[in-house]
Amino acid sequence: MKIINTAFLTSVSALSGLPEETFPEIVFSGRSNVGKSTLLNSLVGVKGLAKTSATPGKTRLINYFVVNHEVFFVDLPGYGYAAVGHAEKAAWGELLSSYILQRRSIALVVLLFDSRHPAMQSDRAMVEFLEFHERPYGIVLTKDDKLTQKQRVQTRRIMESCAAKAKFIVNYSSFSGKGKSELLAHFDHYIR
Ligand SMILES: Nc1nc2c(ncn2[C@@H]2O[C@H](COP(=O)(O)OP(=O)(O)O)[C@@H](O)[C@H]2O)c(=O)[nH]1
Ligand SMILES: [Mg+2]
Repeated sequence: MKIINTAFLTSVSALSGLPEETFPEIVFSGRSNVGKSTLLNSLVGVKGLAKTSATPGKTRLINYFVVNHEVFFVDLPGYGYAAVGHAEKAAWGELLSSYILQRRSIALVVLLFDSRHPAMQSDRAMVEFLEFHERPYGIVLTKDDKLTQKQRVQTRRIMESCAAKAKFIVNYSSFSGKGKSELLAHFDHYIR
């Protein structure tokens, strides 16, 4: 897809306030600080649309963006941030899993993993959850600009073994734009 138009729709903090399922959704999920907000801004080409935060773990909202008047991009709260307590982590996990199970209009879940630390425990748990519930998902390996070629090959090998049902694995750098057109091309299969 080519992104022509993006508008912020709304932020919600609880499953009770979700917007109507007007459009198919592409949902973005990943650990706090993985580079999700930066990726969303780079994808849609609007700096500052999704807020990048200096304080990881502070984004607890589900943010909706309407893209091309035909699809929602949904920014889910980051998971796995070390500095929050167990109870809070459990509450976020609950919100994430309930959202993914309940929301019928989800067309694709995009899991963002940090290229340098792929398949951490909470990432593997997300993959298992999505595979168990047979939800279509793809993987974006963020911050590719920080990798050596050797690390890149290793990371890909790890991902291919632990995320067997991923529809795609894309190496991405929000700084260089690497992976952007590849990722947008994958989205075409899920929005119509
Ligand atoms: N080197 C590099 N750093 C990135 C990239 N994308 C994001 N970052 C940095 O990673 C940090 C977290 O980014 P942010 O988008 O706020 O992460 P979020 O918590 O997942 O939304 C920031 O310091 C970004 O500048 C990237 O493609 N390459
Ligand atoms: Mg963010």
